[in-house]
Amino acid sequence: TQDANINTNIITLTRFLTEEQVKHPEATGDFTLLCHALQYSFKSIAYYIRRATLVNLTGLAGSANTTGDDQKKLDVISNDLFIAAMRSSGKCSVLVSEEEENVIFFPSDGAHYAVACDPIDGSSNLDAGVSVGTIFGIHKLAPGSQGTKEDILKPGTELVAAGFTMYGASAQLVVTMKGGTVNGFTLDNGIGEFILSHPDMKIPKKRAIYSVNEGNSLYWEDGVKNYFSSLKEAQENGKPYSARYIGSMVADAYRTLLYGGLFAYPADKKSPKGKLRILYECAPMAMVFENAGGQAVDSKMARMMEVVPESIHDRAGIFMGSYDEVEKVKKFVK
Ligand code: AHM
Ligand code: MG
Repeated sequence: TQDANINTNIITLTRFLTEEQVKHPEATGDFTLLCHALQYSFKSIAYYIRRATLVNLTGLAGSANTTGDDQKKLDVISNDLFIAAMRSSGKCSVLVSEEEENVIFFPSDGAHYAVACDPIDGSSNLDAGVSVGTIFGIHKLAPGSQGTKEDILKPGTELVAAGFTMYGASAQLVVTMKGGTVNGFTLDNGIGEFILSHPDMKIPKKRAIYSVNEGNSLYWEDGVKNYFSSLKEAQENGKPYSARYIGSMVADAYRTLLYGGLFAYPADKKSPKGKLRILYECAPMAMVFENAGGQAVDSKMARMMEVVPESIHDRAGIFMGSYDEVEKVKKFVK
C-alpha cells in the first residue's frame, strides 16, 4: 500500500546533530545549540521569502548597506532575524553580517563561537521570485577570549563549520564541518524539519558547465578571457561548454555542487579585489566545495581557504567547482 512506502525512520537535522555530538565525547552541546538557532533562522527566512509578495515585503527598504547595495525589505528582516537568533542562542559571541558595518558582540560566559553570515545572498533576484540563499561560517573563539574582531578575521582553514541554505522550490540546507563530509537537508514544510536528503555529497570530478557574469568580460584580465573563450571551442567530444548563470551565488553553487562544473566571480579591472566577500561568501563556499571533493581558488589561483581577510567585508575573486575544472582554470590564469 501507499503507507508502506513512507519512511518512518528519517534523519532530521536535529537527529543528525545529536548523533554527531555523541561521536565527540568532548563536545559540550554548545555547537549543537548554535546550530539549532541557525536552523530556526533559515526556517523563518524561508517562510518570509515564500510570503513576500503577499504581505508587501518586496521592494526596497529605502536604505543602503555598508557596501553600498540598496537594501531590500527582506534583507533587513532576514538580518534582524539572524541577529536575534544568534544573540538568543547564548552561544554566539561575535557576529559579522553583510548588512552590518561593524562587528556585533554578544559577550557572555557561555558563548564560544564567532559567526559570519550573508542573511540573503542574491537579493537582486528577490522580487522576481528567483532562488536566493543564506551563507554562514562558524569559528571558535581563541581559548580564553571573550570575543574580539580577531576571532572572526581568520582564513577558511580555521572554520569549524560552514554552509548555506538555498531558498528555491524547497529550502535546501548544505552543511559541513572541519575535516568532515558535506550533507544536504531539505526543509519539509509540513513538519517544519530539515530532513537529510543528500548525505555525503560529492561534486562530480568534471562537467562542461561554466557559470560567470560574462557581461564583465570587458574588464577581465587576459588569462581569464582566454580561459572562458577556450570553453566555447569544441572540446574532446566536439562540443563546447554550457553556460548557466542565475546571479545568486548560493543557487549557482548548489547546482555546481550537484551537477559539477565551474562557478566564478573573477577580480577584474573594475573590481580589482573581486566582488564577493571573503568571510561570509567565499570562505564558507570554499569549505563546502573542498569537503565535497572540489576546489576553490582566488584570482591569483591561491587556495581560497587560505586567503586571510584584512577587514570584515574584504573581498576576493573566486573560481570554484569540480576538481578538474579548477585545474583547467589554473592552466590559463597565473
Ligand atoms: P549580494 O550579496 O549583494 O546579493 O551580492 C552577491 C551576489 C551573488 O549571489 C552573485 O553571485 C553575484 O552577486 C552576482 O553579481 P552580478 O549581478 O554582478 O553578476
Ligand atoms: Mg548578499
